[in-house]
Amino acid sequence: MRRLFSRERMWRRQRDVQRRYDVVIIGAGIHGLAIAYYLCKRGVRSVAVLDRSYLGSGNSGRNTAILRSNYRTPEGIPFYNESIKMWETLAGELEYNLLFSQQGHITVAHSDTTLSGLQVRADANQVLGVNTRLVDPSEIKKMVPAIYIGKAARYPIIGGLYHPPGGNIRHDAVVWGYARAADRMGASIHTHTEVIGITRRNGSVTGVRTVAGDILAGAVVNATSGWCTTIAQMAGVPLPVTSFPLQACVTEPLKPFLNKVIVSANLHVYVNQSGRGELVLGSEIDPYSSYSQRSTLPTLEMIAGHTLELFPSLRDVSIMRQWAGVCDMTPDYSPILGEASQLKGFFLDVGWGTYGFKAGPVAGARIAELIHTGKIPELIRPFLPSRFADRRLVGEKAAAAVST
Ligand code: PYC
Repeated sequence: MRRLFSRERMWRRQRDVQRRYDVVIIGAGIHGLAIAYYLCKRGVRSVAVLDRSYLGSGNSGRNTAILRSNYRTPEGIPFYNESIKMWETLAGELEYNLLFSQQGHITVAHSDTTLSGLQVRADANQVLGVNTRLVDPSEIKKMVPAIYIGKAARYPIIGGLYHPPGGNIRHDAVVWGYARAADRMGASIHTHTEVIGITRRNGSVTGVRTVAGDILAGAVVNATSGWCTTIAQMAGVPLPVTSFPLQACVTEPLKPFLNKVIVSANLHVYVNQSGRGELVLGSEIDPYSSYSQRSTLPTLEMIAGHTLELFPSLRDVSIMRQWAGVCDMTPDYSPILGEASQLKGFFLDVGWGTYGFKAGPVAGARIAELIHTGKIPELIRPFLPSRFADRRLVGEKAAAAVST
């Protein structure tokens, strides 16, 4: 009898780690797996992806899966916009249902100052060809009937930034889709294989030390999040990164009623309904540096209270789960992408703060291009590690969901 469901494994169970690969990637989240996938597509197939835990166990499984490119800087807008274009075709390319929904993204404003910040973003987006515009409260209400726009709110909504290409996706599926595709092209994925050292000689990387033995490599990529400084320190590469938790939670599943991602810049909360019906709610980063992946009651109260100011009809809905991811914040709210100036062959795809998931495709493709060709792709040039020493910071003020 023909089986309705394939029992084929999504990716091969790797037993022994080889002693040599052309490229070793540390971190089996969206960034590490995307780099492996795009390297394989370019014909570089001696690639290992290592992770100390299970696939997508870091921020790839902890983010709120919001996609958008409505940034503020001339460096950030084209970069994230390229990612949006890649998201649009990714499910077909990976032959995997990613529950991609380009439903639109609205950042609501409750103050004049916020609204003028959003106007700057709308203008910058339009100049660079990104579909973003200001909308008034009645237009918001038409698109999102459940939102409260009345004057009785503590902070009434006075307008918003509407970004039709934004949306959401199933983050686990993205990780699995990239892993399966990279594995099929020959990449080796080794979970539960912690890196404990980086080996180097005469200013060049030579490989990694792991709990499963030493591995030689021509190139090593740090594609970790939360612990990017720990890995970089092993290579003698200091990073200007401080890590903070960011908490999120999910409600019980509801009938579909919200088909826009809603962000309040002033209330520091964002809400979207996943393809599975759950509301995914998130907050800004915690106000203290920590590596905790645990959740706290004050943050839950804050998220719930502010969500109810936007959607009072949700008052009887239960929260099912709450968690935190660890965000590696840089001084200019922009990632660090490229080869480390201190160590040849050691590549960085780190410093992703609160904005890493949505950039997985573009960062993966461009870092793979850099490793393969040795040439710096223009889209990542503004984010090179050398910008801190060169004092050329980017200053992406629209990096967080909740920024203006
Ligand atoms: O940048 O859209 C965003 C975002 C959402 C949650 C955290 N960051």
